[in-house]
Amino acid sequence: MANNSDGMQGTGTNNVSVLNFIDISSPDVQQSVSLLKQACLDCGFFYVVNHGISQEFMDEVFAESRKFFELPLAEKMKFLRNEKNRGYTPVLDERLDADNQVHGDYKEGYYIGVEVPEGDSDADKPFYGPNRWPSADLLPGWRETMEQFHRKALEVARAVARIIALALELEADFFDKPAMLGQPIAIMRLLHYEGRISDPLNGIYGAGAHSDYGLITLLATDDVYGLQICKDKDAQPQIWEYIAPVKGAFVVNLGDMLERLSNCIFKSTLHRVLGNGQDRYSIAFFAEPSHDCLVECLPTCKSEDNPPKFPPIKYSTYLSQRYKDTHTELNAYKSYQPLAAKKSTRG
Ligand SMILES: O=C(O)CCC(=O)C(=O)O
Repeated sequence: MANNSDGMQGTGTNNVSVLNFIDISSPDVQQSVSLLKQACLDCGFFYVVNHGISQEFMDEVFAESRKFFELPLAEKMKFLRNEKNRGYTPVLDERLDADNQVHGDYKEGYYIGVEVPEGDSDADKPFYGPNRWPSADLLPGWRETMEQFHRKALEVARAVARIIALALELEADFFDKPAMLGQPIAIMRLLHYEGRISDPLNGIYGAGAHSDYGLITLLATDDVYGLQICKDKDAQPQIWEYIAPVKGAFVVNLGDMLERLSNCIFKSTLHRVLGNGQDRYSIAFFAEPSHDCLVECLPTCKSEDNPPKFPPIKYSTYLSQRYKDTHTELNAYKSYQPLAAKKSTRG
């Protein structure tokens, strides 16, 4: 496991979680299933290695992400997220843990989803639509790099989901069907945490405590510590452990839909990000079911003695509510509209 002392600067702790490594290129599928199952039962977090995305390409995606966040705020605001949740989210836009945060997260982000052109029959669905792209004049090659990452990350997510299906005693291709990851809501989010030091006792966080909403999240980070997990959200006091950044690996965690599908056998674990005074960059890829997917307890996870703990729910209903609960109303940005009108976007 990587232990980068520079990256740990300011964390004030050696409390680092030990996670399983899943090699998704390994021919020993049974071993991968067993390691993954253990991780999903224990904490819902694991590393995925040998995923086929080269370090060189990952470095390029991070470099492009940094180029966007280094633009002046007025320029970034031209790409403010729209009602389809595509585009730029400024610092404080999102508040993930309203009970414990005095205001929003000290991070800025950029949402990119599946590109669905205006006029397409799917474009009226809440999380489908065209992306917002900086023009090629402003950031040459940016769109192409991000689209390539989106495609590759979705393939990795599908490969991980095949191992999850086996761990749940389902057919390996269970998550490949259109309702699941065949035609998914798949959202990548570039993230930048400014160098502000978090102060949990006073409600200041890089990202407030939350669990993710979908099936799985792939997370790539730079080498700066910040991500923490809490294995038992009901423990008092809660115990938070750092997740070490590991070069070349994705940190993967399970989302709420896997917890619901598996009737809480698998966990969607609480996590948060603490700023330690250093700039930090990460990229989250949220692999989520299709809009119309009815998420209900799997046959392999219920019995007479263990009935479903959640009612079925349509995924886009769940997701829309979670975004509404956590993001600033777009109206609050009205004063930026004149800038947005002068935007230089394609699509
Ligand atoms: O940046 C990170 O390390 C975590 C991001 C995260 O938890 C999220 O975007 O849901």
